[in-house]
Amino acid sequence: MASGCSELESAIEVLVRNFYVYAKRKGKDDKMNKKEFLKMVTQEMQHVLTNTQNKEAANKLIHSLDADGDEKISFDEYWTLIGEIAKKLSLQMAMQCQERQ
Ligand SMILES: [Ca+2]
Repeated sequence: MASGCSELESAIEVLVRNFYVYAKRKGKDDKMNKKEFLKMVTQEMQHVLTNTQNKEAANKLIHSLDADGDEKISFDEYWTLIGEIAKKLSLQMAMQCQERQ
């Protein structure tokens, strides 16, 4: 991407690139299988998804995101997770602001 991107544009680029780091391998579709998804959440989201070491919780998360039931996480399904995390962070930030008032 061109230099001089805004902070927001850079943040979106990071989120998009992160998906393809884990999903894209030669000769396969651009989706994360269960193993790739678990690797991604444990390596990249350990502070926002603290229960990823728990196999049952991780399986539940995959199941809840896998809207088309193909047992893989597509970009759209990944984006749902990002949205849920962003919503959770937004609520936490709103509560912190209220506590300060
Ligand atoms: Ca899917």
